[in-house]
Parts: sequence; structure tokens; C-alpha cells
Amino acid sequence: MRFRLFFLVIIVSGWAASGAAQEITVTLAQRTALDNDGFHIQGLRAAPTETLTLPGVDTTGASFLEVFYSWDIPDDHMVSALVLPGEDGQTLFVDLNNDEDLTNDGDPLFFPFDQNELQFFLVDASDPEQRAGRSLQRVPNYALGDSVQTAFIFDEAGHLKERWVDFWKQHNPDLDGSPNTYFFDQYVDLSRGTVELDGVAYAVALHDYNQTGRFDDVENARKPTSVDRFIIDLGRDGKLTSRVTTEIFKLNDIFEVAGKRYRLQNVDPYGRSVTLVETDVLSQGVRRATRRRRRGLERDARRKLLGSGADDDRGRDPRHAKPARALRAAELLGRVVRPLPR
Ligand SMILES: [Ca+2]
Ligand SMILES: [Ca+2]
Ligand SMILES: [Ca+2]
Repeated sequence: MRFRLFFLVIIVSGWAASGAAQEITVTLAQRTALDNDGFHIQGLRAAPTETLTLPGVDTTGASFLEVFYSWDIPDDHMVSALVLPGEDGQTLFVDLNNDEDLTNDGDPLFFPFDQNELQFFLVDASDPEQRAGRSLQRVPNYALGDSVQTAFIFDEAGHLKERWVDFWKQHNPDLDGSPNTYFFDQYVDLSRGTVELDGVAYAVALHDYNQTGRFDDVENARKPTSVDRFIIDLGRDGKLTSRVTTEIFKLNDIFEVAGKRYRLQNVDPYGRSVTLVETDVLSQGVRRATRRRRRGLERDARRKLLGSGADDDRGRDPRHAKPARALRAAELLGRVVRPLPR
């Protein structure tokens, strides 16, 4: 009898817990890149790297651009574009459906010289809802209006600095750093919104980590770590980056926000929404994050005791640390870039 009562208690408490779990659906209306502050450069080429069917236009002065698609597009992971120079800007014929035919991708895109950014979406051949965003920029967005950052990238004449030309020439020998002969490119791979949990708003996003245009990839036989992710701005600095690893979770992870644990109940494959639900389960990931957080707090407490941390931080302009990080971001588009041998 005692045994039966035990089971009854388990069943009732389980029912009560699931009954109390409220689904929180978040609309993710905004497509953006990560709020990272590194850059990647694609120089224009004199000739395409793929065999292309070109549009029937005068191609005098034309050059070619390649944009990385995804390693999970196994037979063709590069997308090509024809770039025609004009008086006020460039006209781009981008192979949006990646069939090497530049005549069947809708109207060409015009990128005025006085416009900093151009976005477009690569569309999966078998699923038109599966759209992978890409961005081209004349000056990296994070560096716009920041004289320290721009002086780090460009010389006084507006050319790309020689060290960057040397560095990125490894991929494209045609790169010479002249204005309008290259673009800074980024994945537009976040689908972003805001969730309110216990009265506190947090920026959240699904991250199409393998850049396919689907946001619900939880398995990847080729590379098990290359799966889509959920990012929540636990530190509430408004930024969603790849650098704060304690804010990044796999889609099937359990994560903790202000003492409560959550999991993702539903992920829209095209990144339009995500549904969170509270859970009682304590995952390995939460245990690890809790340990990391505790270690971080202990470290901060030690610094305060020693009186060193605050002084160090005050004496250093954080912007001066950014240049070193830019080299790491060179790997953003999936290819490992190594410095030229000296
Ligand atoms: Ca291609
Ligand atoms: Ca095409
Ligand atoms: Ca994906």
C-alpha cells in the first residue's frame, strides 16, 4: 500500500509540474549577423572560379566575387557573382540559387557607392523557404564612425592597409586593396527577437551555425559540433556574439535564466520563432555553466581583494584590444586562414 502511494505521489507531482509549465513563444522577426567585431574580406577577381552562364550584358570592366555558402552544401559550397562597375555604384548578378547560371536569379542587385551594406539571401534549390543571408559591406559595420577602428583597417588614402592585403591575398592573388575592389562579408545567420522572463527582457536568437538557411539542425554527421544554436543575452549588454560561450546553447540543451531552467520546446525550421518552456531537468550543460559562473565569480572576488582587476581595466582602452581579435575572425567564413610565411 505504501508502494502504491509512493507512485501516486510521483504521478501527481509530475502532472502538477507539467501542468504548470508555460510555453513562451518568441517571434524572431529580425535577421542580422552576429554582433562580433572582426572582419573577413572577399576581393573581386578578374575571372570566376566556377564555370558560369553569364547574363547577356556588356561585361566590360566586369569582375567576379565568390561568397561562401556552407560546407553542408556538399557538392558546391561557393556562390559566384558578376560585378559590373558603374558611375554611382556596382551592379551584382548573384547566383542566388547556386546553379552556376546568372540569368535565372531575378533582377540584379545595385550597390550604390554611398551605401555601406548590401544584403541578399541564398535560396536552397529544393526548399525556397530555406534562405541563407549574406551581407557585403564597404566598411565593417562595427567600425563605422570609429576612427580608431577605421585607421586600423584603412590607410589615409582609403586603401586597405598593406598587412591586410598581404594576409587576404592568400585566397585571392588579385587583391590589391584599392577602394571598391573588395567587400567585407558576413553571414546574416541570426534570427533574432526578445523574450521576457519574470519581467526581464533578454535578446535571443537562433543561430544558423552551419549557414544552410535552416535553423533547426541538431545533428551533423559530417561534423558533430556544427549544429544550430540558441543564444540568449544573459549578461544583458544587448549583444549576441560567438565570444560569450556561456550565452550559447545547443537546441536540445537546458539552460538557466535567473535561477529557473528552460529548454526549447519548438524551433521553427526557418527561424521565424522559438518556443521556450520551463523544465525541472538539470543537464550536464547547466552544471558546467554553473561551475564556470562560480569560478568566474570567485576570480572576480580574488581580484577585488588584491585590488588589481579594477585598476587594470581602467587603464586600458578596450578598443585597443580589438585589432588582435580581428585575425581570429578571419576564420568566420569557414576557411582557415594562415599568415603568409616570412
Ligand atoms: Ca556555385
Ligand atoms: Ca542561378
Ligand atoms: Ca542550419
